[in-house]
Amino acid sequence: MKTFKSLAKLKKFNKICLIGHYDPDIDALASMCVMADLLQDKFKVKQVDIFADGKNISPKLKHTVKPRVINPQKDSYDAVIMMDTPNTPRLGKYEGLFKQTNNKFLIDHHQPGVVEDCTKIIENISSTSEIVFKIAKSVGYKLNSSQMEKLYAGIITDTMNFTVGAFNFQTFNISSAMSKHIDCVGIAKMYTGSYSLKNFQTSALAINNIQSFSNGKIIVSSISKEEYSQRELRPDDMLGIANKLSNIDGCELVAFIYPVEDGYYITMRAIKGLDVSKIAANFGGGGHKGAAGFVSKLELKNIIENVVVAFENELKANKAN
Ligand SMILES: [Mn+2]
Repeated sequence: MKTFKSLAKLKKFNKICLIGHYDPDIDALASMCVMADLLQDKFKVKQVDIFADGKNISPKLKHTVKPRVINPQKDSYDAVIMMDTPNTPRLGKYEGLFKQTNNKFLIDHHQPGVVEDCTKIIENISSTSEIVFKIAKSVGYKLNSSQMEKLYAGIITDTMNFTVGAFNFQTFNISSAMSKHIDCVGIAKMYTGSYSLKNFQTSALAINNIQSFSNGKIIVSSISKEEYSQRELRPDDMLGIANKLSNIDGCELVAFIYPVEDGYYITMRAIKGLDVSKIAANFGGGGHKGAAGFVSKLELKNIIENVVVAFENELKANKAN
């Protein structure tokens, strides 16, 4: 079993903050909440605060963080842990807080970004929630059922119920261990099986806007800034749409593009061993082979052109292998 020895240093600090990525997803929030509990209960850290930038945290996600408070009064901290992203710009308005804190840690499951002077816990697995489960086990911290619910929700949302991402036999073992204490079906229904009416309507719009290339191997859909504002859409209305698109028969590469504060977010999926993480990295983003993304400030039309070219190259490269 991994020992995560480098985390023992955290015991000597009185005040620690955890910062997740912009528009935190369930994995980011769940892993931060449970990590915060562990730091307070097991490592006896006096104060642990959680920060995550982003305008809209959906009610579903708020349930995940209860009773933890996000974004308390800004303060200075003895140590900071960046969670669920390896790239400091993804911390949004809390990037400065990360940079100004002396003792830096990173707990993440994505391709490593460039962070200097930082103690890194990086594993290429399903989710940050899975790493936090392993940390808890290694330090003898007994998780309660509410903490397990959060971590399980993090695992199933990041893997879309064990169908995408870097999960392995350990992910199933951990899930199996947790299944004795929690309602796995109920959690799956709540976090991956039910969507708001607005989300369904947004899916309909995304389906309407599908463009296909390379004989249907490439699927691209987008929502323009005009459509986004006319319909008063929110980030969580976009949840699950890229995965739905990747269920189209015969498609191998998928991109779903939608507006964010500083441009457009391009979330990509790759099927059959293709790799979108390299494409994301080329455009300054990150992720896994099967699911990755990046932000672009270009016009929508140009983004689509660039993505299609990158996808065609990935198809060609794969054929050549
Ligand atoms: Mn994650």
